[in-house]
Amino acid sequence: MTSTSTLRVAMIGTGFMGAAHSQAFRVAPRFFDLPLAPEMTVIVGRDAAKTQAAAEKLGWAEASTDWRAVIARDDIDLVDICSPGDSHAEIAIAALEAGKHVLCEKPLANTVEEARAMADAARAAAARGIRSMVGFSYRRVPALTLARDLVQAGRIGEVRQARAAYLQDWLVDENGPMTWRLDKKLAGSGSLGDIGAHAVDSVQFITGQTVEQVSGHLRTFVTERPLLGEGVGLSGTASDERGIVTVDDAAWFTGQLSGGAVASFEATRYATGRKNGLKIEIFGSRGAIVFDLERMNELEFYDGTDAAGEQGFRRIFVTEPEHPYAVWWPTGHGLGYEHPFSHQLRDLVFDIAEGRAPSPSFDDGLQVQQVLDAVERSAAANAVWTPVS
Ligand code: SOE
Repeated sequence: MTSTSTLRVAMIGTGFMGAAHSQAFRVAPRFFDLPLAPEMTVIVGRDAAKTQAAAEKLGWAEASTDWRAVIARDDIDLVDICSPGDSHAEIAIAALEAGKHVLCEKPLANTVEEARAMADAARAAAARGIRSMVGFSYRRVPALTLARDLVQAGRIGEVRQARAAYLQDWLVDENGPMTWRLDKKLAGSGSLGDIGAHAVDSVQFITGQTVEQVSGHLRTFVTERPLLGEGVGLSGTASDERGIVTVDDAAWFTGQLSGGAVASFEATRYATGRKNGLKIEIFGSRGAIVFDLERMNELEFYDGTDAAGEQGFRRIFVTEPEHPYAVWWPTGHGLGYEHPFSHQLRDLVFDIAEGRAPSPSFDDGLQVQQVLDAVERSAAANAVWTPVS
Protein backbone atom coordinates (compact mmCIF):
# COMPACT_ATOMS: atom_id res chain seq x y z
CA MET A 1 0.00 0.00 0.00
CA THR A 2 1.12 3.52 -0.69
CA SER A 3 2.12 5.02 2.63
CA THR A 4 3.79 8.24 1.54
CA SER A 5 3.14 10.94 -1.02
CA THR A 6 5.33 9.06 -3.47
CA LEU A 7 4.46 6.12 -5.67
CA ARG A 8 7.55 3.96 -5.98
CA VAL A 9 7.55 2.09 -9.25
CA ALA A 10 9.14 -1.10 -10.53
CA MET A 11 8.93 -1.58 -14.28
CA ILE A 12 9.30 -5.03 -15.80
CA GLY A 13 10.54 -4.83 -19.40
CA THR A 14 13.07 -2.72 -21.24
CA GLY A 15 11.78 -2.74 -24.84
CA PHE A 16 9.35 -0.62 -26.87
CA MET A 17 6.67 -0.50 -24.18
CA GLY A 18 9.26 -0.06 -21.42
CA ALA A 19 10.50 3.05 -23.21
CA ALA A 20 6.96 4.38 -23.82
CA HIS A 21 5.93 3.91 -20.18
CA SER A 22 9.23 5.35 -18.92
CA GLN A 23 8.55 8.48 -20.91
CA ALA A 24 5.19 8.79 -19.16
CA PHE A 25 6.79 8.41 -15.72
CA ARG A 26 9.33 11.12 -16.57
CA VAL A 27 6.91 13.58 -18.15
CA ALA A 28 3.39 13.20 -16.72
CA PRO A 29 4.28 14.53 -13.24
CA ARG A 30 5.64 17.69 -14.86
CA PHE A 31 2.43 18.44 -16.79
CA PHE A 32 -0.28 17.11 -14.50
CA ASP A 33 -0.70 17.96 -10.83
CA LEU A 34 -0.59 14.46 -9.40
CA PRO A 35 -1.63 13.56 -5.86
CA LEU A 36 1.31 11.10 -5.61
CA ALA A 37 4.77 11.58 -7.10
CA PRO A 38 5.92 8.56 -9.15
CA GLU A 39 9.49 7.55 -8.40
CA MET A 40 11.29 5.51 -11.04
CA THR A 41 12.82 3.12 -8.51
CA VAL A 42 13.87 0.02 -10.47
CA ILE A 43 13.67 -1.43 -13.96
CA VAL A 44 13.83 -5.18 -14.46
CA GLY A 45 15.13 -7.08 -17.49
CA ARG A 46 16.71 -10.43 -18.29
CA ASP A 47 20.22 -9.31 -19.22
CA ALA A 48 22.17 -7.43 -16.51
CA ALA A 49 24.23 -5.22 -18.83
CA LYS A 50 21.33 -4.35 -21.12
CA THR A 51 19.05 -3.62 -18.17
CA GLN A 52 21.66 -1.34 -16.59
CA ALA A 53 22.00 0.50 -19.91
CA ALA A 54 18.19 0.80 -20.12
CA ALA A 55 18.05 2.17 -16.55
CA GLU A 56 20.53 4.90 -17.45
CA LYS A 57 18.91 5.75 -20.76
CA LEU A 58 15.30 5.71 -19.56
CA GLY A 59 15.85 7.30 -16.16
CA TRP A 60 15.50 4.49 -13.60
CA ALA A 61 17.46 4.66 -10.34
CA GLU A 62 18.34 0.95 -10.29
CA ALA A 63 18.45 -2.09 -12.56
CA SER A 64 17.63 -5.68 -11.61
CA THR A 65 17.30 -9.06 -13.31
CA ASP A 66 15.16 -10.60 -10.56
CA TRP A 67 11.49 -9.56 -10.68
CA ARG A 68 10.59 -11.82 -7.76
CA ALA A 69 13.08 -10.08 -5.48
CA VAL A 70 11.86 -6.69 -6.67
CA ILE A 71 8.22 -7.54 -5.97
CA ALA A 72 9.18 -8.65 -2.45
CA ARG A 73 10.68 -5.24 -1.65
CA ASP A 74 8.90 -2.88 0.77
CA ASP A 75 9.91 0.18 -1.20
CA ILE A 76 7.80 -0.67 -4.27
CA ASP A 77 4.15 0.48 -4.55
CA LEU A 78 3.35 -0.05 -8.24
CA VAL A 79 4.52 -2.77 -10.64
CA ASP A 80 4.30 -1.83 -14.31
CA ILE A 81 4.41 -4.89 -16.60
CA CYS A 82 5.81 -4.17 -20.07
CA SER A 83 7.31 -7.59 -20.78
CA PRO A 84 6.11 -10.12 -23.41
CA GLY A 85 2.66 -11.63 -22.79
CA ASP A 86 3.87 -15.02 -21.56
CA SER A 87 5.10 -13.39 -18.33
CA HIS A 88 2.10 -11.17 -17.56
CA ALA A 89 0.03 -13.61 -15.49
CA GLU A 90 2.79 -14.85 -13.23
CA ILE A 91 4.18 -11.39 -12.50
CA ALA A 92 0.83 -9.64 -12.11
CA ILE A 93 -0.62 -12.26 -9.76
CA ALA A 94 2.55 -12.32 -7.61
CA ALA A 95 2.60 -8.51 -7.46
CA LEU A 96 -1.07 -8.24 -6.51
CA GLU A 97 -0.65 -10.88 -3.83
CA ALA A 98 2.36 -8.93 -2.50
CA GLY A 99 0.10 -5.87 -2.15
CA LYS A 100 1.43 -3.88 -5.12
CA HIS A 101 -0.76 -1.91 -7.51
CA VAL A 102 -0.34 -3.21 -11.07
CA LEU A 103 -0.40 -1.63 -14.51
CA CYS A 104 -0.18 -4.31 -17.23
CA GLU A 105 0.31 -3.82 -20.97
CA LYS A 106 -2.30 -5.19 -23.34
CA PRO A 107 -3.35 -7.77 -24.30
CA LEU A 108 -3.79 -8.74 -20.67
CA ALA A 109 -2.40 -12.25 -21.18
CA ASN A 110 -1.71 -14.91 -23.77
CA THR A 111 -4.73 -17.08 -22.96
CA VAL A 112 -8.20 -16.70 -21.47
CA GLU A 113 -7.17 -19.01 -18.63
CA GLU A 114 -4.29 -16.72 -17.65
CA ALA A 115 -6.42 -13.61 -18.05
CA ARG A 116 -9.13 -15.11 -15.84
CA ALA A 117 -6.61 -15.90 -13.09
CA MET A 118 -5.33 -12.32 -13.33
CA ALA A 119 -8.84 -10.85 -13.14
CA ASP A 120 -9.63 -13.05 -10.12
CA ALA A 121 -6.42 -11.90 -8.41
CA ALA A 122 -7.23 -8.27 -9.22
CA ARG A 123 -10.72 -8.54 -7.71
CA ALA A 124 -9.33 -10.17 -4.55
CA ALA A 125 -6.67 -7.45 -4.28
CA ALA A 126 -9.21 -4.67 -4.87
CA ALA A 127 -10.95 -5.78 -1.67
CA ARG A 128 -7.65 -4.87 0.07
CA GLY A 129 -7.39 -1.48 -1.66
CA ILE A 130 -4.92 -2.65 -4.35
CA ARG A 131 -5.58 -1.18 -7.82
CA SER A 132 -4.96 -2.64 -11.26
CA MET A 133 -5.32 -1.40 -14.82
CA VAL A 134 -4.72 -2.89 -18.27
CA GLY A 135 -2.94 -0.55 -20.68
CA PHE A 136 -5.34 0.04 -23.55
CA SER A 137 -3.67 3.42 -23.97
CA TYR A 138 -5.66 4.55 -27.03
CA ARG A 139 -8.74 5.08 -24.86
CA ARG A 140 -6.85 8.16 -23.71
CA VAL A 141 -6.10 9.66 -27.10
CA PRO A 142 -8.13 12.88 -26.67
CA ALA A 143 -9.95 12.47 -30.02
CA LEU A 144 -10.93 8.90 -29.18
CA THR A 145 -12.11 9.96 -25.71
CA LEU A 146 -14.16 12.70 -27.37
CA ALA A 147 -15.63 10.12 -29.78
CA ARG A 148 -16.76 8.10 -26.77
CA ASP A 149 -18.25 11.20 -25.13
CA LEU A 150 -20.21 12.15 -28.27
CA VAL A 151 -21.50 8.63 -28.87
CA GLN A 152 -22.42 8.05 -25.22
CA ALA A 153 -24.23 11.41 -25.13
CA GLY A 154 -26.43 10.15 -27.97
CA ARG A 155 -25.08 12.60 -30.55
CA ILE A 156 -25.07 9.98 -33.33
CA GLY A 157 -28.30 8.35 -32.14
CA GLU A 158 -28.58 4.58 -31.93
CA VAL A 159 -25.34 2.89 -32.92
CA ARG A 160 -25.95 0.47 -35.78
CA GLN A 161 -22.62 -0.30 -37.35
CA ALA A 162 -18.94 -0.10 -36.41
CA ARG A 163 -15.88 -0.64 -38.59
CA ALA A 164 -12.39 -0.84 -37.13
CA ALA A 165 -9.23 -1.54 -39.11
CA TYR A 166 -5.81 -1.50 -37.46
CA LEU A 167 -3.28 -1.46 -40.31
CA GLN A 168 0.51 -1.53 -40.05
CA ASP A 169 3.19 -2.67 -42.53
CA TRP A 170 6.28 -3.42 -40.46
CA LEU A 171 6.34 -7.11 -41.47
CA VAL A 172 6.10 -6.58 -45.23
CA ASP A 173 9.79 -7.38 -45.75
CA GLU A 174 9.85 -11.17 -45.57
CA ASN A 175 13.54 -11.11 -44.68
CA GLY A 176 12.94 -9.00 -41.59
CA PRO A 177 14.18 -10.98 -38.55
CA MET A 178 11.99 -12.88 -36.09
CA THR A 179 10.93 -10.98 -32.99
CA TRP A 180 9.16 -12.31 -29.90
CA ARG A 181 5.93 -10.91 -31.38
CA LEU A 182 6.06 -13.69 -34.03
CA ASP A 183 6.31 -16.49 -31.49
CA LYS A 184 3.01 -17.82 -30.14
CA LYS A 185 4.63 -19.09 -26.93
CA LEU A 186 5.78 -15.56 -26.07
CA ALA A 187 3.10 -13.37 -27.69
CA GLY A 188 -0.05 -15.54 -27.57
CA SER A 189 -1.12 -14.44 -31.04
CA GLY A 190 0.06 -12.08 -33.77
CA SER A 191 -1.74 -9.11 -35.26
CA LEU A 192 -4.88 -10.30 -33.51
CA GLY A 193 -3.62 -9.75 -29.95
CA ASP A 194 -1.07 -7.03 -30.61
CA ILE A 195 -3.24 -4.59 -32.53
CA GLY A 196 -6.63 -6.29 -33.08
CA ALA A 197 -7.04 -6.07 -29.28
CA HIS A 198 -6.87 -2.27 -29.56
CA ALA A 199 -9.52 -2.29 -32.32
CA VAL A 200 -11.87 -4.39 -30.20
CA ASP A 201 -11.29 -2.35 -27.05
CA SER A 202 -11.72 0.96 -28.89
CA VAL A 203 -15.04 -0.03 -30.50
CA GLN A 204 -16.36 -1.34 -27.18
CA PHE A 205 -15.15 1.76 -25.34
CA ILE A 206 -16.72 4.20 -27.81
CA THR A 207 -20.04 2.39 -28.24
CA GLY A 208 -20.44 1.05 -24.70
CA GLN A 209 -21.41 -2.28 -26.31
CA THR A 210 -19.46 -5.52 -26.01
CA VAL A 211 -18.72 -8.01 -28.79
CA GLU A 212 -20.90 -11.07 -28.17
CA GLN A 213 -20.33 -13.28 -31.23
CA VAL A 214 -17.68 -13.36 -33.92
CA SER A 215 -16.91 -14.96 -37.24
CA GLY A 216 -13.25 -14.70 -38.18
CA HIS A 217 -10.31 -15.62 -40.37
CA LEU A 218 -6.59 -15.60 -39.58
CA ARG A 219 -3.75 -15.77 -42.09
CA THR A 220 0.03 -16.14 -41.86
CA PHE A 221 1.66 -14.88 -45.06
CA VAL A 222 5.33 -15.52 -44.23
CA THR A 223 5.81 -18.72 -42.27
CA GLU A 224 9.59 -18.66 -41.85
CA ARG A 225 12.03 -15.81 -41.17
CA PRO A 226 15.70 -15.33 -40.31
CA LEU A 227 16.41 -15.50 -36.60
CA LEU A 228 17.59 -12.32 -34.92
CA GLY A 229 21.37 -11.87 -34.93
CA GLU A 230 22.58 -8.67 -33.25
CA GLY A 231 20.34 -5.89 -31.90
CA VAL A 232 16.64 -5.90 -31.12
CA GLY A 233 13.40 -6.20 -33.06
CA LEU A 234 13.17 -5.33 -36.71
CA SER A 235 16.09 -2.94 -36.44
CA GLY A 236 18.27 -5.91 -35.47
CA THR A 237 20.32 -7.86 -38.00
CA ALA A 238 19.26 -11.21 -39.44
CA SER A 239 21.34 -14.30 -38.67
CA ASP A 240 21.88 -17.23 -41.09
CA GLU A 241 19.51 -19.46 -39.14
CA ARG A 242 15.77 -19.46 -39.75
CA GLY A 243 12.80 -19.73 -37.40
CA ILE A 244 9.13 -20.59 -37.81
CA VAL A 245 6.46 -17.89 -37.47
CA THR A 246 3.75 -19.36 -35.23
CA VAL A 247 1.25 -16.48 -35.10
CA ASP A 248 -1.21 -14.82 -37.45
CA ASP A 249 0.02 -12.02 -39.69
CA ALA A 250 -3.48 -10.76 -40.39
CA ALA A 251 -6.88 -11.21 -38.75
CA TRP A 252 -10.27 -10.13 -39.96
CA PHE A 253 -13.61 -10.78 -38.36
CA THR A 254 -17.16 -9.61 -38.01
CA GLY A 255 -18.97 -9.31 -34.72
CA GLN A 256 -22.36 -8.76 -33.18
CA LEU A 257 -22.49 -6.23 -30.37
CA SER A 258 -24.54 -6.42 -27.19
CA GLY A 259 -26.69 -3.40 -28.09
CA GLY A 260 -27.70 -4.85 -31.46
CA ALA A 261 -25.05 -3.17 -33.64
CA VAL A 262 -22.86 -5.07 -36.08
CA ALA A 263 -19.11 -4.60 -36.39
CA SER A 264 -16.21 -5.54 -38.63
CA PHE A 265 -12.58 -5.67 -37.55
CA GLU A 266 -9.27 -5.99 -39.40
CA ALA A 267 -5.78 -6.24 -37.97
CA THR A 268 -2.69 -6.66 -40.10
CA ARG A 269 1.02 -5.89 -40.08
CA TYR A 270 1.16 -6.36 -43.87
CA ALA A 271 -0.86 -3.35 -45.08
CA THR A 272 1.88 -1.88 -47.29
CA GLY A 273 2.05 1.89 -46.76
CA ARG A 274 -0.09 1.98 -43.63
CA LYS A 275 2.20 2.76 -40.72
CA ASN A 276 0.07 2.89 -37.59
CA GLY A 277 -3.45 3.40 -38.89
CA LEU A 278 -6.28 2.52 -36.55
CA LYS A 279 -9.35 3.72 -38.39
CA ILE A 280 -12.64 3.52 -36.55
CA GLU A 281 -15.99 4.45 -38.05
CA ILE A 282 -19.17 4.37 -36.00
CA PHE A 283 -22.50 4.89 -37.75
CA GLY A 284 -25.65 5.76 -35.84
CA SER A 285 -29.26 6.55 -36.61
CA ARG A 286 -28.58 10.29 -36.75
CA GLY A 287 -24.87 10.76 -37.11
CA ALA A 288 -21.44 9.19 -37.41
CA ILE A 289 -17.89 9.57 -36.15
CA VAL A 290 -14.60 8.68 -37.83
CA PHE A 291 -11.23 8.45 -36.06
CA ASP A 292 -7.86 7.61 -37.60
CA LEU A 293 -4.79 7.14 -35.42
CA GLU A 294 -2.56 8.37 -38.27
CA ARG A 295 -4.36 11.71 -37.80
CA MET A 296 -4.78 11.35 -34.08
CA ASN A 297 -5.47 15.02 -33.31
CA GLU A 298 -8.62 15.01 -35.43
CA LEU A 299 -12.11 13.60 -35.11
CA GLU A 300 -14.66 13.61 -37.91
CA PHE A 301 -18.25 14.08 -36.79
CA TYR A 302 -21.36 13.93 -38.97
CA ASP A 303 -24.34 15.45 -37.21
CA GLY A 304 -27.56 14.36 -38.92
CA THR A 305 -29.45 17.13 -37.11
CA ASP A 306 -27.62 19.84 -39.11
CA ALA A 307 -29.79 21.65 -41.66
CA ALA A 308 -30.32 19.39 -44.68
CA GLY A 309 -28.36 21.56 -47.07
CA GLU A 310 -25.43 21.91 -44.68
CA GLN A 311 -24.83 18.31 -43.69
CA GLY A 312 -21.40 16.80 -44.00
CA PHE A 313 -18.52 15.52 -41.90
CA ARG A 314 -16.89 18.27 -39.85
CA ARG A 315 -13.26 17.85 -38.85
CA ILE A 316 -12.74 18.74 -35.21
CA PHE A 317 -9.16 19.49 -34.14
CA VAL A 318 -9.07 17.91 -30.72
CA THR A 319 -6.40 20.28 -29.43
CA GLU A 320 -8.47 22.82 -27.53
CA PRO A 321 -8.82 23.66 -23.84
CA GLU A 322 -12.34 22.14 -23.90
CA HIS A 323 -10.96 18.75 -24.87
CA PRO A 324 -9.84 15.87 -22.60
CA TYR A 325 -6.29 15.97 -21.18
CA ALA A 326 -5.71 19.50 -22.51
CA VAL A 327 -2.77 20.48 -20.34
CA TRP A 328 0.12 20.12 -22.73
CA TRP A 329 0.39 23.00 -25.18
CA PRO A 330 -1.42 26.17 -26.20
CA THR A 331 -4.54 25.85 -28.33
CA GLY A 332 -4.04 24.10 -31.68
CA HIS A 333 -0.81 22.26 -30.80
CA GLY A 334 -1.25 18.54 -31.23
CA LEU A 335 -0.17 15.40 -29.37
CA GLY A 336 1.58 12.18 -30.46
CA TYR A 337 1.75 8.42 -29.89
CA GLU A 338 3.41 8.83 -26.49
CA HIS A 339 0.92 11.16 -24.81
CA PRO A 340 -1.85 8.61 -24.07
CA PHE A 341 0.65 6.70 -21.90
CA SER A 342 0.96 9.83 -19.73
CA HIS A 343 -2.83 10.19 -19.62
CA GLN A 344 -3.15 6.56 -18.57
CA LEU A 345 -0.59 7.10 -15.81
CA ARG A 346 -2.29 10.28 -14.66
CA ASP A 347 -5.64 8.53 -14.30
CA LEU A 348 -4.11 5.51 -12.55
CA VAL A 349 -2.30 7.72 -10.02
CA PHE A 350 -5.54 9.55 -9.20
CA ASP A 351 -7.39 6.23 -8.88
CA ILE A 352 -4.74 4.93 -6.48
CA ALA A 353 -4.70 8.12 -4.42
CA GLU A 354 -8.47 8.46 -4.29
CA GLY A 355 -9.28 4.78 -3.85
CA ARG A 356 -11.20 4.33 -7.12
CA ALA A 357 -11.34 1.29 -9.40
CA PRO A 358 -9.25 2.07 -12.51
CA SER A 359 -10.60 1.62 -16.02
CA PRO A 360 -9.94 -0.42 -18.08
CA SER A 361 -9.82 -3.08 -15.39
CA PHE A 362 -8.39 -6.58 -15.57
CA ASP A 363 -12.00 -7.74 -16.05
CA ASP A 364 -12.11 -5.54 -19.17
CA GLY A 365 -8.82 -7.09 -20.28
CA LEU A 366 -10.27 -10.57 -19.71
CA GLN A 367 -13.33 -9.72 -21.81
CA VAL A 368 -11.15 -8.58 -24.74
CA GLN A 369 -9.11 -11.78 -24.34
CA GLN A 370 -12.33 -13.76 -24.65
CA VAL A 371 -13.13 -11.95 -27.91
CA LEU A 372 -9.64 -12.78 -29.27
CA ASP A 373 -10.08 -16.39 -28.21
CA ALA A 374 -13.48 -16.61 -29.91
CA VAL A 375 -11.92 -15.26 -33.13
CA GLU A 376 -9.24 -17.97 -32.98
CA ARG A 377 -11.86 -20.66 -32.36
CA SER A 378 -14.04 -19.32 -35.15
CA ALA A 379 -11.12 -19.20 -37.59
CA ALA A 380 -10.14 -22.77 -36.70
CA ALA A 381 -13.70 -23.84 -37.51
CA ASN A 382 -13.62 -21.94 -40.83
CA ALA A 383 -15.36 -18.76 -39.71
CA VAL A 384 -18.25 -20.40 -37.88
CA TRP A 385 -20.25 -17.89 -35.74
CA THR A 386 -18.75 -18.31 -32.30
CA PRO A 387 -20.05 -16.90 -29.03
CA VAL A 388 -17.66 -14.89 -26.85
CA SER A 389 -17.66 -16.75 -23.57
C1 SOE B 1 0.91 -0.61 -27.33
O1 SOE B 1 -0.26 0.03 -26.99
C2 SOE B 1 0.89 -1.10 -28.77
O2 SOE B 1 -0.28 -1.86 -28.97
C3 SOE B 1 2.04 -2.02 -29.08
O3 SOE B 1 2.03 -3.19 -28.29
C4 SOE B 1 1.97 -2.35 -30.55
O4 SOE B 1 2.99 -3.22 -30.90
C5 SOE B 1 2.01 -1.06 -31.33
O5 SOE B 1 2.13 -1.32 -32.67
C6 SOE B 1 0.85 -0.22 -30.98
O6 SOE B 1 0.89 0.04 -29.60
